[in-house]
Amino acid sequence: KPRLYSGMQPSADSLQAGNYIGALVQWRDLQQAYDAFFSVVDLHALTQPSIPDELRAKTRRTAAQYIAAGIEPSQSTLYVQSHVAAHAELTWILSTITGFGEANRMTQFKDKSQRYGNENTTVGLFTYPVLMAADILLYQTDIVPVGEDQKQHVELTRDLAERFNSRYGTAFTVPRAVIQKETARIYDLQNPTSKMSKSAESDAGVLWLLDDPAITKKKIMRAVTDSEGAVRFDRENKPGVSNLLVIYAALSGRQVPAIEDEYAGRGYGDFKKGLADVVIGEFGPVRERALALLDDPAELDRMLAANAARASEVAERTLADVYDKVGLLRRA
Ligand code: AQP
Repeated sequence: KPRLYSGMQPSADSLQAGNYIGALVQWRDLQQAYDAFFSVVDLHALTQPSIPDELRAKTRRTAAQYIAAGIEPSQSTLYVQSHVAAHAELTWILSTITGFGEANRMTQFKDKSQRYGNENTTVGLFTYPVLMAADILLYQTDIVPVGEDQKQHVELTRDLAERFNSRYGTAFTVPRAVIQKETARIYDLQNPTSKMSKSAESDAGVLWLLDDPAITKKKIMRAVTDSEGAVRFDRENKPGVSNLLVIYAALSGRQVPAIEDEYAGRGYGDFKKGLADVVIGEFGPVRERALALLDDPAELDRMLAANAARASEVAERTLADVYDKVGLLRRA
């Protein structure tokens, strides 16, 4: 089977609807056809300020949500990035073939460093894409399903793989990004022109996977719409309603026009109630499974350890080959 690699940062207690619709649902569907590696990228999460005990809790919670959403740890390799030492080690090697100017062109760094300010903009944030390249290349990955925002990082990964292969001999599969359609992008309910994000300033417009259903309903009922009163998809003029339609369609498996027809001539109140039912119907069972898994952290940790061992085996092979090719002296 071809290899697939993807991951998410444990940067909040819960994943949000965008992570679920834009990533987890695809992962779940792809895991049959691919030899899939899904990582909770805790080393990446260290590039934002975090509290140690909270990071640990968020890492477990993120893993539990992967499983609750349908990632099968017996079928896919679901592990915590820091459990596989090769990620940090390969990052160093790749950083020695990454141009400073090349890294400096990454738009996510520009955006995030602006947001974080001088004090929190670290060298780690700058080398984030090199760590991401190491994540992907360690597993001889064929495809990387990511959002549009990560496309530039996968391009860099490809460049680094090709550069290494031609300079030192072939050690890496050159991966390909599989970009989700624009329709899979979910926006903030209060601010429907910015993407829904774990690190939004206010969570009033963020639908958390682990939210209590009553809260989910409240957030949907208060979502920003417009004064037209018609349930109609028009991203430019009706970003709020269009976003709600996209969420409705994604979680119900129905097409947008069919939903528009159903709510033709009815108000936003009805439409939002219908949407709340759909969201709660989908997130409710996921939430319950995740909370049940978190009730037994020892069992969750055992599963993560077993999966990390599987990941290490593949990663160590690539790393040993890389060390050899660049001329590091083999340990006797
Ligand atoms: N709003 C979104 N719509 C569709 N897909 C989304 N993803 C994130 N937000 C949306 C996808 O989820 C995966 C998780 O990526 P991540 O944890 O590395 O963080 P991110 O992409 O930066 O997402 P967040 O939630 O906004 O996290 P923070 O706040 O920590 O930076 C990716 O596949 C992404 O495309």
